[in-house]
Amino acid sequence: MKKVLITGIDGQDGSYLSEFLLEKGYEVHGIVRRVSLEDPGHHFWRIRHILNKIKIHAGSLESYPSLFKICASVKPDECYHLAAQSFVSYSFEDEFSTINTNINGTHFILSSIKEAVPKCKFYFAATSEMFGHAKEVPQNEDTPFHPRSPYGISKVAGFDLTRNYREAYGMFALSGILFNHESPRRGFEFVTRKITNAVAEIKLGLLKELRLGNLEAKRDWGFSGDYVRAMWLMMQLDKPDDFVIGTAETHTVQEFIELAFGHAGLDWKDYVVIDENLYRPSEVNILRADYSKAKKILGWEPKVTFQELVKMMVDADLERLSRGKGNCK
Ligand code: F7E
Repeated sequence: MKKVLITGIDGQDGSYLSEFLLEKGYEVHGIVRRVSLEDPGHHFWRIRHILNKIKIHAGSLESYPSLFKICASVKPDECYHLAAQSFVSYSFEDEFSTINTNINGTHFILSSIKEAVPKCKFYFAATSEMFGHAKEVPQNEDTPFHPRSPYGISKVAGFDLTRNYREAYGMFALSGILFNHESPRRGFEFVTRKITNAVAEIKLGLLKELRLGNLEAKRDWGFSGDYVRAMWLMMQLDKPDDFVIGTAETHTVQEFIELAFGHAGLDWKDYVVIDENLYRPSEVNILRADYSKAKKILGWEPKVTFQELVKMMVDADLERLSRGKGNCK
């Protein structure tokens, strides 16, 4: 039985990836922060239904020894490094902790794998935020990076570290350059979930207005469940390589809002208020993926459309709030 180690197993992608790998017969191990173990009801809402099928280890991205010990004891065949401070806005508020945690965390886990289980395949969660002020549209694996946030900068460093471990030490180490991917398990701070949760609250009479920042930004939004399949496909290659994963469609934040409110039978103009404080110091204006390499080599294509994604998220939030549940599934 193949063993997998996932950092950030309790996040959106970690939860979908765990389900996917359990189905494939993997023994699934995950690393979480000790504080999450102290309050599992709150932190593990995305993986509660599979907790009895996976093995959880307490570790910290800030502690090399904790990561090394887990790698040495689990001895995984595949490691997916998904954990990070991934909220772009917060990375402006606390540049130093984002940069420290994201860069050191990636470096520590790469080094732990190299020392403890050098044959283990390694996946790094890279991101379209690395393209930032993009030099071209759409973006592919050859598009130069121009990150526009401390988060984007930390991910470029993680990407470079991963490539260097591949080139210098011959490790099977690769990066998936994933564009925005969402689901009903998305964190509430990200714009899609903020919108769908607000739509459900407004529909149920629990909220009167939704404050948002820049509605003109364009993103390539896909479904997280589709994207974890791409991660796994990359890791099944004989030779490591980096891949762009997205839908090749771009939509403004406003288009997402229109669809989400419209699906609930509401007119967004009655509720959305622009709040300049929610604008970012430097914005990423337009992202659109050219995923033709993934299509050709991995045979991967997204299944869920933008319209289906918006509906799925609004319906899930309406259903959850109708059951009287708070910020969990
Ligand atoms: O913002 C605009 C905001 O925070 C999307 C992360 O998973 O995807 C995500 O990064 C857009 C931006 O995601 C609000 O200015 C307007 O233009 O949902 P977001 P993101 O920054 O694109 C990439 C691929 C990652 O790797 C990241 O980890 O929406 N926007 N008003 C707003 N955004 C938020 N969060 N809240 C607002 O009120």
